Amino acid sequence: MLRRELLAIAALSVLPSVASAQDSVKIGLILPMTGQQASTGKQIDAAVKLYLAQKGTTVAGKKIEVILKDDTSVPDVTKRLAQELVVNDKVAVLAGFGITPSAMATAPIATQAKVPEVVMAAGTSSITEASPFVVRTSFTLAQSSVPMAEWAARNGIKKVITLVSDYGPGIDAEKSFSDKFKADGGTIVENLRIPMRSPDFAPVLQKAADAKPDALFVFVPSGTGAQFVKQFIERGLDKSGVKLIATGDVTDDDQLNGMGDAVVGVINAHNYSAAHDSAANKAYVEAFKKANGGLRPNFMSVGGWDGMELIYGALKKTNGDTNGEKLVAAMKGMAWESPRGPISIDPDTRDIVQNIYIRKVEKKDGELYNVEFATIPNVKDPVKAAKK
Ligand code: VNL
Repeated sequence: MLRRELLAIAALSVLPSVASAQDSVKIGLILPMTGQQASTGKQIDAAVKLYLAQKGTTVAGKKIEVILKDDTSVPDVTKRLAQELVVNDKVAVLAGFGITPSAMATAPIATQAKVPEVVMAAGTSSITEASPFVVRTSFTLAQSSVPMAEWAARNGIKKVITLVSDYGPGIDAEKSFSDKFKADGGTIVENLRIPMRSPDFAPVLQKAADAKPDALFVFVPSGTGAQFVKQFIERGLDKSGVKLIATGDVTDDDQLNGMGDAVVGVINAHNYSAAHDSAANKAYVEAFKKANGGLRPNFMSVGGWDGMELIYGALKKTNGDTNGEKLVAAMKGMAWESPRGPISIDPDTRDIVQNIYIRKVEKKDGELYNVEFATIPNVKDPVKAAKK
């Protein structure tokens, strides 16, 4: 073959990939699309797709490409997928992370590769301290548990049993609720924990029924609330005079309608309700439902939506530069209006600052909703605030 021809072939095979590597920004989105946490993966994936459909796939002259991977919520799998996305696909950002162990397993890779890790779901306080490249758009459990404890102490609840999933976010919820409730004069009768995987609530619910506290404070991860409520009713606790109070993970919008009238009146604290009264949220809920066969968006979905807003905003600020340190620097201090209300990224901790709402489950037009009746504005993660 002539040298000229060889060069032409070489140019043909090399040029397109060089061009696309320069002009596209890849986001590696790792979510539990199957397994116990599949509802979280489904919600976030749907929000990311809606974001791309509404805002377009070009930012600062770069084409955005999202590569979705299913980690089945097994942290070893999350880690392997993160490694492959960084090494083979050369992603500029890692995002997603349905549960704390998955976010934690990825942190050393983010640090080593200097790639931002945008945590859209997991809620253990310490995740942001696991790498200087972690930035969170979800929530921490202390953000909702402290206001819940404050409300309980002020509203005639004196004795509480806590019941949490036995891993990072549950332990944060238990400690932050208990510390605040005791500081406000309340009594913690007992701290109960149940396994995160395949939980059986019967034994702990029996204990709660026997001890008859004024209230049972509960945290279980998104997707597990309906199973908990079913057993709460089966044990007759809904008619026992023991009030159910919770983080909004339990009265999850994704499952709330299926829980039945037994949850009407349940008071809980959280960062997002599909019933949040703002123009931005009404538009979000309507578009989300339309794109997903009527599925109601939950708090996980807004973590995904705002994670995309964070990545797009940072790329605009860096003018399309995908250097990880520059992207994280651009993310610090960003502020915008989310469907959940006003939010920002604390420049000191890279954690989210957001309103927490006290809500009551109510029936409206035949559907159950978490109706917000009090707002605690601009809540920083109380665990990190206490360390300062
Ligand atoms: C976590 C926290 C997961 C809260 C959740 O649902 C949740 C976590 C899957 O950090 O693992 O509602």
